[in-house]
Amino acid sequence: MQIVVLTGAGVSAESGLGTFRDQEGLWTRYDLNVVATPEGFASNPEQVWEFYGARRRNLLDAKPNAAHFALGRLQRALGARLTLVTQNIDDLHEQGGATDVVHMHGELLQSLCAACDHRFPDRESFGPDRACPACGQSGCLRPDVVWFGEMPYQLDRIYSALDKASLFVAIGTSGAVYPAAGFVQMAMAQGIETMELNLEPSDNARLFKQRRYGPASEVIPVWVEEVLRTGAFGLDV
Ligand code: BV8
Repeated sequence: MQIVVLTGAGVSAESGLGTFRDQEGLWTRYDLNVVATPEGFASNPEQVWEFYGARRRNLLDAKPNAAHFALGRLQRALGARLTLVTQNIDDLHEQGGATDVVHMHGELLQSLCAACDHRFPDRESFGPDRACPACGQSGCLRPDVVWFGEMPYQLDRIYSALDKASLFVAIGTSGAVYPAAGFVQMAMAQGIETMELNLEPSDNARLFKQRRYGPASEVIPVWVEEVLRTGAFGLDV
């Protein structure tokens, strides 16, 4: 019995990190074309670094919430039977005890050198004029995140996990961004169990067989407890 869990910004909302499309969400305050596309970075890298630098500082003050800890507990119990995929670029799943998290949209606390492709942990809030620690070139550093129009990371691994899954669970995501928003259709095409755990119905809500609504810090621990206690979904843990 394999589970694929996909999380979005809603799982980190109660940790104080902004979501994107809620009221006051990031995309209501920033133009994603300016700060989250390669073209935006090419035309104004300082502005992009200002946007991600502020999110890095915010993340360094943030703490995981009960949903992150519950998913860490689920992963410790299930091991390789759980593939935890996140659209989030924060490290709160890891701080909540999860390991081997599939960050399909990259990681905020990593930077990437556009000249030599070197990736490295980076907590600095400023950017483009620093020299790359590997190739020494300056003016080429960008946050290691997947922007609109760029290929998400580890899609092969995600698609193969979905192929083997008997349960797909989407947590805290609006279902607005592809290809992540299309995973539920893939799960449906295989006829497997699908579940949405969200604050309110997402754009994709009608595609899920099971749906539960409420804040992630309440809904997720209850669901994880159920799965572990009752061996729901045939999970003989
Ligand atoms: C690509 C970067 C080529 C880092 C992000 C069809 C197929 C493929 C692509 C497309 C397609 N149609 C359109 C596209 C293009 C585009 C796209 O999807 N555009 C959208 C706007 C229509 N996709 C791309 O460009 C992707 N790449 O297409 O490559 C390709 C082609 C084919 C196949 C494969 C590849 C790249 C997309 C990645 C863009 N980068 N982030 C960063 O700055 O963070 S996207 C951004 O949106 C974040 O990663 C975010 O995680 C993601 C999704 O948002 P959510 O996480 O869902 O957040 P949101 O605010 O929307 O919703 C929050 C939810 O939480 C809400 O439902 C709310 O109710 C809930 N909530 C709130 N509080 C709580 C809560 N739930 C529980 N508890 C709470 N307390």
